[in-house]
Order: sequence, then C-alpha cells, then structure tokens
Amino acid sequence: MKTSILKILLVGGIATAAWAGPGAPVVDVYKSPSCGCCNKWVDHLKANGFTVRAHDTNDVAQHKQRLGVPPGKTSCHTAEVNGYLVEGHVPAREIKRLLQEKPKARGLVVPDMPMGSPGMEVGHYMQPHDVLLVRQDGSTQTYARY
Ligand SMILES: [Cu+2]
Repeated sequence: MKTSILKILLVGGIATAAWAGPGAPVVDVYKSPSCGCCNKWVDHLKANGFTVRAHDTNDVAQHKQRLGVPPGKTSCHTAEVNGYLVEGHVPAREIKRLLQEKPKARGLVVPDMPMGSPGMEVGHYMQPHDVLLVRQDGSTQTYARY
C-alpha cells in the first residue's frame, strides 16, 4: 500500500482528480498523432476524472511490447496507469475498478476497436465485446462484458 501511494506520487505529482483520494492516478496514453478515436478516448477519461498525459508517437508498438499487450489483442492506443497496462477503448469505469481491486495482473485490454466503446460511438449502436484482464503470464480472462 505504501509503495503504491509513493509510486502514484512519483509518477503523477499531486493530481487534482478527487475520486481516488490522495494522489489520484495519472494515465499516460501513447497514440499516433493522427488517431481521432484515440483523442476521443482521452476525452472520455478526462470527463471521468482522470488526469491524462497524451504522448504522440509513431511507434506505439514499442509501448505495447514494453507493457506486455498479448499478441492478437492489440488496438489503437496503449496506456499506462499505476503500472497497469490499458490497451484500446477500455471504459473509465473498468479502469477505476482495476485500480480499486488491484489484481496481480498486467492490466486490461479491449482488442480491436469495437463500435460503441468509449471513443468509438456510433449513435447508440453497441457491438458486443469483452474487456479482458491480462494475467501476469499473458493469458486473458473476461473482466467485463459490453
Ligand atoms: Cu481507436
């Protein structure tokens, strides 16, 4: 507990979002400069109280590899929060749950870009899809269904 709070402070400085109590988490997002749906997802996170640092890069793949996105489970942007990987259009609600539950895992992925996920809205249409928890060995399990 102490180390995780220390890490938040080191990584994020003194953040302003209130929902997470002391040292609200900062999300680092790696995305291509031309990615529109990535920007919309960043807006979704901000609207839900996250502090976001968006990094434009032409080598997002490097971060996917570094953070351990399993092969075949990739999406557009890749993010990092409190040491967890967040790949693709993961809803803010599930990230908050992850940070609360603190599972021993690499993080969350929403493979591809399902229509209706945050940043991929098309009217009210929702393409059924899963949010996956990536275990430490790289295998996945369903974390939430949409
Ligand atoms: Cu996208």
